[in-house]
Amino acid sequence: MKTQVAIIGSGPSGLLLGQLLHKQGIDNIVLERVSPDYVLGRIRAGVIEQGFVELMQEAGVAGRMLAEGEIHHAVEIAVDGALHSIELSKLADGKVVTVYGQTEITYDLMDARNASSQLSVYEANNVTPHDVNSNHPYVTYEKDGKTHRIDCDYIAGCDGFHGVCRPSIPDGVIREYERVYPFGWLGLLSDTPPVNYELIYIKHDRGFALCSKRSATRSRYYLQVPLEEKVENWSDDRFWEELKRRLPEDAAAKLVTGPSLEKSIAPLRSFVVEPMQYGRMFLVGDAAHIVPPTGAKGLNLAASDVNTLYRILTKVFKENRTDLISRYSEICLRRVWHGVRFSWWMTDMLHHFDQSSIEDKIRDSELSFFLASPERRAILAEQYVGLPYEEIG
Ligand code: RFL
Ligand code: PHB
Repeated sequence: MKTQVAIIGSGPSGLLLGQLLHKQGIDNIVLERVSPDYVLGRIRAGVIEQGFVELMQEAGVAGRMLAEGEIHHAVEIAVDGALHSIELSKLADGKVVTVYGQTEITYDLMDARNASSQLSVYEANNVTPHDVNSNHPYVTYEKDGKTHRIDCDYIAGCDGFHGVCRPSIPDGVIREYERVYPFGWLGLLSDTPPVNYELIYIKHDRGFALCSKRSATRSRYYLQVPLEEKVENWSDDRFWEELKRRLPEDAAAKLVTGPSLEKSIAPLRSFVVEPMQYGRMFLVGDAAHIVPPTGAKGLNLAASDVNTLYRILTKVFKENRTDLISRYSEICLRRVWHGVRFSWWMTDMLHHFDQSSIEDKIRDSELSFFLASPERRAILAEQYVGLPYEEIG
């Protein structure tokens, strides 16, 4: 088989890139290790920046997101039982965020792909990129007992943190930067009305908690737990009891509990690889960088990588601007590092690491400093709604 762009991974990065390229008449094939249902079963992000919404519109797949997504003009931060509102639209030039689940985005993108002429191969085993540092890269994979080969012009590594593309790059070409946090987030999804319209990020002596949602009837809550904690130790009752203890009193009184639809623990990590490309292979989204979820930036950074790669490839194929190829990584990384710093900062300020340490006292002080005036809250708001995408010249 032959295609212009072989896309490895059918998460939001791979599917959105495929759809945007298809809209420009650029042929692509998506290869995915697991089944569509498995991809849709992962419960992940929920807070979407305006730039991402606009990219979904450009891809022609934003209909349901615009109709069903909730617009949020603020987020709340609770400290010592008191709520502090970060008025996003007031402090950040009218910008807002949209609450719409990653599962729904993936579903909408799969739907659009099924309606298009573009090929997706699910349950493709042993996907391997070859000769990426030559002018004739190709990808092989196994399916139904046969090995298949796709010749292509470029490869997009949209295969997440545990994918094959990044490890296929020879030692010495890329450098990895990493911080692993000493705690994780235990998440619970339930069909219960959310405790509050706006999201609430809670700093508490017992550990961080987050009240989020997917819709007016579906809630998503998180608790900071030790890294070694096991999800089997957390009955739904235990989860709800612990959440109530961390919530401000008013919210705890209003909390509606119910059976969990999903419960899982996610470790927290900051990770960046430099550069995000090798020859004709580009790393996109979680394949190149991971942030702790505290700033809601992971999926949004993936979308801005897609924006950059899609615009570069469009100019390459349509205007022969091959000079832009070598600029992908540098353009992405400027925005990525801002997102990594913001997520690190939010994680640091809002979690307890070691309550008897001077560092935790400094973290408390930093949070109270940044909540104390509109000018300081605006620094948080500007980054939460998302920094602008860079123009591709
Ligand atoms: P994904 O979603 O991991 O998709 C990668 C795809 O590649 C496939 N794959 C392979 N395919 C073929 N061959 C191989 N060898 C392969 N290896 C892997 C995988 O099966 C998968 O389908 O990466 P992508 O597309 O870059 O998307 C990134 C986002 O998923 C991620 O950044 C966000 O979910 C992070 N995140 C959040 N981001 C936000 O912007 N806002 C949020 O509110 C937010 N909340 C979260 C989050 C992530 C969380 N977890 C569990 C990590 C909350 C949580 C709890
Ligand atoms: C979520 O709804 O899953 C979510 C929201 C905000 C975050 C992280 C996760 O910062």
